[in-house]
Amino acid sequence: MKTKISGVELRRIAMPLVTPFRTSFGVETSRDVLLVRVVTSDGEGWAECGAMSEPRYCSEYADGAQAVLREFLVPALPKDGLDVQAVQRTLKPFTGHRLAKSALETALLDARLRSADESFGSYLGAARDRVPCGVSVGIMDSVPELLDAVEEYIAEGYLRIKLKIEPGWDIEPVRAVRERFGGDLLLQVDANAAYTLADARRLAGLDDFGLLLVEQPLANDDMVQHAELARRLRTPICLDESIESAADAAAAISLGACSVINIKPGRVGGYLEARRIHDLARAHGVAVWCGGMLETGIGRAANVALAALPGFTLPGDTSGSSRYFATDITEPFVLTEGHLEVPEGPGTGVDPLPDVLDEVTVSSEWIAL
Ligand code: SMG
Ligand code: MG
Repeated sequence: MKTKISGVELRRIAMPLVTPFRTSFGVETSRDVLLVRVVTSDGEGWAECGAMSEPRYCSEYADGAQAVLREFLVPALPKDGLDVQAVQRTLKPFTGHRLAKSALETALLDARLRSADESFGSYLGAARDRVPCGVSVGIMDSVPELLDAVEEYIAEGYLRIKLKIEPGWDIEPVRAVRERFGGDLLLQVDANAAYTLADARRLAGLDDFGLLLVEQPLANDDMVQHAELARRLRTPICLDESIESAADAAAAISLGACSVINIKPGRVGGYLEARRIHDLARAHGVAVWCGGMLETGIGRAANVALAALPGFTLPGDTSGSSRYFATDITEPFVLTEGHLEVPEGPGTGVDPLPDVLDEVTVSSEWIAL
């Protein structure tokens, strides 16, 4: 019997953040999340779209992702057969929209794995049952405020600190964190594309602080410029926004544009493409780690499973639920000794809590197939 897809629910929820999160491109105070639920003859699957409410991190945004799912991606789905490869073939002719495609593919994969009683971790090839966690710390109004925030996260057990930077908030906060917490702290920075190659000398100033990496210093499409910058810095360059596919990863590695890759499944169009990047990077001795888009428990569960693959050798931005939300929409992810456990149940291994979900729901639409 072939599985039939009867329809897809697109649900928007509003999740206030416990603390504003400032990056070089803006401030988030609440997470506007698009959830995707597919209903099939074999059961349901859930996924979370990584798009933010505005197209600043990348060109996609939540309303746009919802529109492309409604108008094009969902109607194109094969009506019978829940074969993930077939779904990928159907979505391929539509250019871009990787965050939207990823959410749809992941919800379908979740449904399929649940009906096969297999976990995401087992399906993807997880090599361990827990993953080491870092935390991403936003730009603050003052250095003392930053030091207090970092101190609290270290006390909670986070094994690696990532500081968001931008021109004017780079050397000084990094120096202050190093001085206060010492040279052994695993420390890295993320510029979200805020610099240009003309800032190479300033960025080389970061070389004194023994950082694990500098993430996405230059613009998203500055692959060649990143390669040039890599020749001028001792600090390893990690790419985030620039890598939208395994082909991008291959180009970046062969150009020498990065020696580390932040893998976000949504950004690259799904978990299968994410695994391809992992395999490619591993074969080239390029370290990878799992990034984050301020996910609820739904998105976090699958990310934690991915982060358990053997090539994920650096702690990810896979923080505990309390880093983001007072109440998560699933059972919360809680750190133990700086680690999160990989869910073991079928599919993502987590379920939305109906009461919480209802409380945070802003809208819902049903697309019948
Ligand atoms: O999920 O903990 C998280 C956020 C991690 O810094 C983070 N994400 O560029 O890596 C990144 C940013 C993208 C989202 S910023 C609003
Ligand atoms: Mg980043």
